Amino acid sequence: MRSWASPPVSTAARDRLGVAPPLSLYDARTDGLEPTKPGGEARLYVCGITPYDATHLGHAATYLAFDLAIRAWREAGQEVRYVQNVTDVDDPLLERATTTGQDWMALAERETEMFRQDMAALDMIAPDVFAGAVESIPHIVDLIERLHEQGAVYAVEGDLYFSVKADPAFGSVSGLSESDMLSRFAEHGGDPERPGKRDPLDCLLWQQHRDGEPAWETELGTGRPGWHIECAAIARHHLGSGFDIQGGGSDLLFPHHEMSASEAQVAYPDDIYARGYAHAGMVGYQGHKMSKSRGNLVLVSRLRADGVDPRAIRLSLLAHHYRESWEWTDETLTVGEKRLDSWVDAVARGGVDATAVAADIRGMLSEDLNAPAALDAVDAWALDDGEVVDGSAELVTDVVEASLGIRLMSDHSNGR
Ligand code: 5CA
Ligand code: ZN
Repeated sequence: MRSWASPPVSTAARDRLGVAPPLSLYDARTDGLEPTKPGGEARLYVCGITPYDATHLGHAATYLAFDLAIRAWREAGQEVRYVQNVTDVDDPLLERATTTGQDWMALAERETEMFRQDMAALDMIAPDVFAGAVESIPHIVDLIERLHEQGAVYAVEGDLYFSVKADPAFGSVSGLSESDMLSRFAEHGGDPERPGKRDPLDCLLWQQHRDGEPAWETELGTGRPGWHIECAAIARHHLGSGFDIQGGGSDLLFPHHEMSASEAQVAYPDDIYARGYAHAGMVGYQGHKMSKSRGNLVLVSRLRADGVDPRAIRLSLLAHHYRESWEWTDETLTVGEKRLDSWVDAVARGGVDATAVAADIRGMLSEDLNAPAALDAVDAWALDDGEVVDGSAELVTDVVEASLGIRLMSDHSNGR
């Protein structure tokens, strides 16, 4: 489907300072900081929205983490291929459409469009491929057929399941115990108790048509795809094997990323699926994880409609390390707004020599995207009332734009 227009990303900092250090990211599988492969093209898959009630600040924080990674790769001299999906058919979307009396497709289209506008306003680099589940059904069917050839598929009352026992490495992405897997599976859309399953953790690949639900006629019968296979199929099709990072929020580590990885691994036994798994922490609000199902949302579109500068929203989110889980409050936004004013003023005034600060910021981001440290470094430069050095404001502007995605000089008005 259509993506959104990417913001311009200046290469002035890279031209002036040379390439930044290669990016290292914390990997869920090894539980440690891992260098991403330097040189050449970096390939990234990030799990996209299920389009109802988008875009809340939790979504924005997760996509911002991966936007920073793309910027860090580019600063390190790498090209990036970026794929993101849209789960435009799934249980929660269909349930919302039914309870509110809307057409599910119209709901998905409207929320996806809102998401595009929010992402563009927040200066998020757009994916090269923005793929819906519905348009990807042929790739999903192909992958399920491959799994079938590997003997990893069975039917329960017409629904097709993936047998996790077909993957000897099942569990290695999350490293969770069997009992933790079972409880998380039940919490995140799984059906451990369904009679007829061979293993409680086996997950749905293809759901046979049910009355009142959308369905597609395919070689697998008439029905619709399960969730995990959607991402495995889209990622494999558009990125090939051995792509660098599978990303998303930490709520997706298990079962979603474990299952997708397992399915892809069994379907293509000789290939690696993702080399690394990176997760953003959860943003909370009013004491709970911000979530569509709970309804405790702060929407990006609401803040924009209230006249908040999207750059201040971005700075508010950047004040928290991407792996941290934290709680949004009104104060979070006030701090972001003040910081934006302070930076814009400092750049207009000119500042002290910025050569060291510029190098520091790029170094901080290359090491597990330490945006809070980078913000502190810019704050210190902005507050330093020492002798003004020609060109330092331009250098700070270039680095802040390239690495943090905050445009300090051009004219910014709300609702871009
Ligand atoms: N469509 C699936 C992924 S394939 C999905 O999880 N959709 S979602 O709309 O629920 O979430 C979209 C993305 O935002 C996911 O990467 C998810 O991990 C992330 N996310 C959801 N809620 C939060 C939150 N409160 N804080 C941070 N990230 C969140
Ligand atoms: Zn996904």
